[in-house]
Amino acid sequence: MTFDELRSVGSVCVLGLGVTGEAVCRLFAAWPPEHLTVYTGKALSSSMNPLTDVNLPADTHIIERPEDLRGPFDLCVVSPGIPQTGELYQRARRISGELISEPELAWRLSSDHWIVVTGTNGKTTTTTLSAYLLNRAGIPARVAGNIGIPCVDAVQQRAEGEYIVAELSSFQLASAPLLAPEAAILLNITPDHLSWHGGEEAYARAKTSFIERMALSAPIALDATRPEIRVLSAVWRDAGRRVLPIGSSAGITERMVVHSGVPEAAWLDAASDRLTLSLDGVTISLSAASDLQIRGEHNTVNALAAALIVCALGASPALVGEGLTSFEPLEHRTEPVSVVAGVLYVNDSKATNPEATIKALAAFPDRPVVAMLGGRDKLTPLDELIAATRDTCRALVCYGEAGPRFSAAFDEAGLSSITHLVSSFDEAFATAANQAQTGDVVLLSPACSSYDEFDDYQQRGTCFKALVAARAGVADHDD
Ligand code: UMA
Repeated sequence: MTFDELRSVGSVCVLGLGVTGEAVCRLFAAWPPEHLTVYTGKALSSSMNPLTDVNLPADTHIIERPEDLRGPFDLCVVSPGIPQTGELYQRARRISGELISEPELAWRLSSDHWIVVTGTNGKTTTTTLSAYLLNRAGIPARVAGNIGIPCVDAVQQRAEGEYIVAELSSFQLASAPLLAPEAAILLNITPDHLSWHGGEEAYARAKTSFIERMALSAPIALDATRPEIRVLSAVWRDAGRRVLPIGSSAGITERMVVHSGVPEAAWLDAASDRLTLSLDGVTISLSAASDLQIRGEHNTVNALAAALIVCALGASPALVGEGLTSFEPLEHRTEPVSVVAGVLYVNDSKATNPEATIKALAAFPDRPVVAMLGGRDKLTPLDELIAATRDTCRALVCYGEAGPRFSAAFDEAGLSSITHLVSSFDEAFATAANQAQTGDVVLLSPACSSYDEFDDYQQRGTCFKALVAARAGVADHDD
C-alpha cells in the first residue's frame, strides 16, 4: 500500500493498544478510514482509555477478545509485543490485505532520511548518540522507535530534511516488508526473544532482511569484532554494499582488511587510544577513548558506530569528536548513580539478557563487582555469564523468579562461596550493599526482565536509585 492508498484505505485494524496502537489510532483519526477496529487486548475503563479525546471514525469497533476479531481488513497495524508465532497475529494476517508494523507504516508515510539502528544490545545508546552527534554537527535529527517514541509521531512532527534515527527491534522489523533506510547500524545478534519469533534464525532474519533492500551505496556500520556480524558483512560486501566495519576479528583496535579497495572503517587506535575513522581514503582521529563518558568496550563500539555513520552522511568529524566526549550516559544503562561509603553503585537495569550483563561486567576491569542478578527468567543459557563473573565478581546476589536457577548454576560452576540467594529485589539490594567493600562496584545488571516485581526495567532502575539514595542518607547520618 502506497502513501496515497494509505490515505484512502477503507478498513483498518489496529492490533494492540499500547504506545504503538494509540499513535496509530490518532493518525487514522485524522484521515478516517471507513471502518476502524481496535483490538485492546484488555478491558478499558474510561479513565484508562487513551482514546477518549480522539475523534475516531463513526464506524469504529473496540474489541477486547481475540475471538471478536473479524475481518476482512485492508490493512492491519500490529503492535510489537504481539508474537508473530501466536494465533492472534496469524489470524490477523489471514484476514488482512496487509499486516505491517507501525515503523513500516511511518516509513511509507515519509521515507526519506531514515537511519535504522538495530541489534540485540546497545541500540538505545547508539540511537541517541547518533541523533546527538548529527544535531551537534548542525544536521537536524530526532530519535524514534523502540526507544519509546512511535515513528508515526516522529514523521508527522519532523521538520523538512530532519533525520529520523529509528531504534527498531526485531519485533518491529519482522513486520516491515518494504522499509529500506538511507543508512543503518547493526551492532550484534545474540539469542533473545526466541519464543516470540519461533527460533534463532527467524530472529536474525527479522533483524537483517531490511539491509538487503537498502540502496547499494547506503552506508551500513557494523560491529566486525563479532563473528555473527562478520558472516553477514562478507555477504553484503560481496553483493557490492557499502559496509563500514568497526574493528575486526582481532578486536576493536584492528582495522578490518577490506578487499573492495574502499578502505572505510572505524577502530580504536591502540597507540594513541583514540577513536579513529577512515572514510573516502582519509584517516580521521576523533577523540580519546578515555574522554568518553559512556563506559566499557561495548560503548566504545557504540560510539564508533554512531560516529562512523554520521560522518559517512556528511557530519563534520571535528564536531562529531567534540560531541562524543560531551555525550552523557543514559538512564538505566551502565549509569553511575553515586558513591556511598566508597562503593560505586551502577544502574544497568536495561540489561535484560546475559549478553548485556557480560558487557556491563567488563566495563569495570579494575574494581571488584558485586552483581545483582535476577527477575523474570528468560531461560537464556548462562555459561558465558558464569565465565564472565568468575574473575570479576566479589559476590553474586541472585533474586526473583530467576534467582534459584541462577544460583544453582553458579553453585554448580564452583562459585557457591560467593553466591547468595534471596527472594526479593529489596533483599538483593541489602545483601549486595553489605557484601561490597570500599572500592567495589555494586552493579544492578540483572540479565532478566523485570516483570516479576516491576512494571518495566525503568521502574526497577528507579527503585534501585531510590535504595541507593536511602543508603546514602544513612551513610551521611552515620558520618
Ligand atoms: N498486546 C496483546 N497481547 C500481547 C502483547 C500485547 O494483546 O501478547 C496488546 C495490549 O493491548 C498492549 C498492546 O498490545 O497494551 C501494545 O503492547 P506492546 O507490548 O506491543 O507495546 P507498546 O506499548 O506498543 O510499545 C512498543 C514497544 N514494546 C514492545 O516491543 C514489547 C516498546 O518497546 C516501544 O518503545 C514502543 O512500542 C514504541 O515503539 C519496549 C520494549 O520492551 C521498550 N521493547 C523490547 C526491548 O527493547 O527488548 C523489544
